[in-house]
Amino acid sequence: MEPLHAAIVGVGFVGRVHLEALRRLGIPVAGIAGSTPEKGQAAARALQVPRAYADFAELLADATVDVVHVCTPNHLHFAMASAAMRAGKHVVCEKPLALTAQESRELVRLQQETGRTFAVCFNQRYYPLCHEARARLLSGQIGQVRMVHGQFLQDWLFSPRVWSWRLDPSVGGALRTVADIGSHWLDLVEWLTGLRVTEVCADLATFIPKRLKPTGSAETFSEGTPADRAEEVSVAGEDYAAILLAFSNGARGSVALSQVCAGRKNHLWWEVNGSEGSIWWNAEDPNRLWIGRSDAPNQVLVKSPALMQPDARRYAAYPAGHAEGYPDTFVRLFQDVYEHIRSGAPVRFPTVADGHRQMVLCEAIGESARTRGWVKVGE
Ligand code: SOE
Repeated sequence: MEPLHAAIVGVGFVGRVHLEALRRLGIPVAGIAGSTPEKGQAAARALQVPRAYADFAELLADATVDVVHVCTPNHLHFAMASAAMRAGKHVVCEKPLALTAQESRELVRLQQETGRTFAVCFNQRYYPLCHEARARLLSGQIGQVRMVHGQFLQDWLFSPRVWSWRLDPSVGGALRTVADIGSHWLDLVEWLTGLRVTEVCADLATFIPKRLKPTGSAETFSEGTPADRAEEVSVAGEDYAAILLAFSNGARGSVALSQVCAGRKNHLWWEVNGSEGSIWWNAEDPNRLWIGRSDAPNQVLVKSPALMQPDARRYAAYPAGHAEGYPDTFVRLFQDVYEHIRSGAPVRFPTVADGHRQMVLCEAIGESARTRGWVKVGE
């Protein structure tokens, strides 16, 4: 059987992460498209990809392409994912899914209409011990969930000299930190617990109101811009979010989000406290899972397939103690997606509906911050 072929649009930081993961799975990448033909050609040469498309239309016209990976800035997700489905392609789209819930709702409708597979890259689910934690939580080992809390803190935007397209609301969306990393945390905890956030109460703040915007482009996680090649601009997006959460079973929670916390690199921490115990995990130390007890010593599970729950074990690809991390999460996610497309395996991956769910949550958070009160989360 002819293997499925992928193509990637967007050749920045995460586009290259997708390329590596696809190559590790042996999935042929037919070509890539950059923001300009020249950037696409340069990336194809540097990454040894057989073809650089002149533009996205040329990518969609390539009949050998079965799956399009959308790795562009957020404002392009809706148009590109829509066009890809209409062209008969399956879609793997980076998060956040779109700029608004109206756009993401239309993507859900279009996916149902076209029947194409549509995955969204909430890759944080795919750390082996997040699957382990979910299996334990859903089997009741932690008991009735009472509290779900944590944070997602980074410092790559700490310097006012660092720029990213995420800082421009016309490109990144009305909410920056909440949509970029809050969507990961909220998707993860709803998936882990099987609960839904029903109400939110949010406080947002901007601590760095002016930044240096380079006259050229800037990649995610890039270094600061020299002042002589930049202009000072005002930015309004939130550097900070603190959100109170009410869950569908009556549990309560909270999350702190920021990308200007010096020393926090990719500090996604979640903790669930239940009626039988607690469980917590940190993306900066992803091969350890903590189980808290009040009637016995706490436990630390070092990632070990033999000790993992059966449903989780398939996501530990390496032996006990052989660390699995960020790049591996994309490999495992894409494995689920391509197995589904190729052989009709169950949908185990985050879908367009999960992506839309996070857009709805973002909009409730934005409304709560504006009205300074609790807001019910819609559909
Ligand atoms: C920047 O905050 C970023 O690259 C996010 O966009 C990713 O989704 C996250 O996984 C790592 O940090």
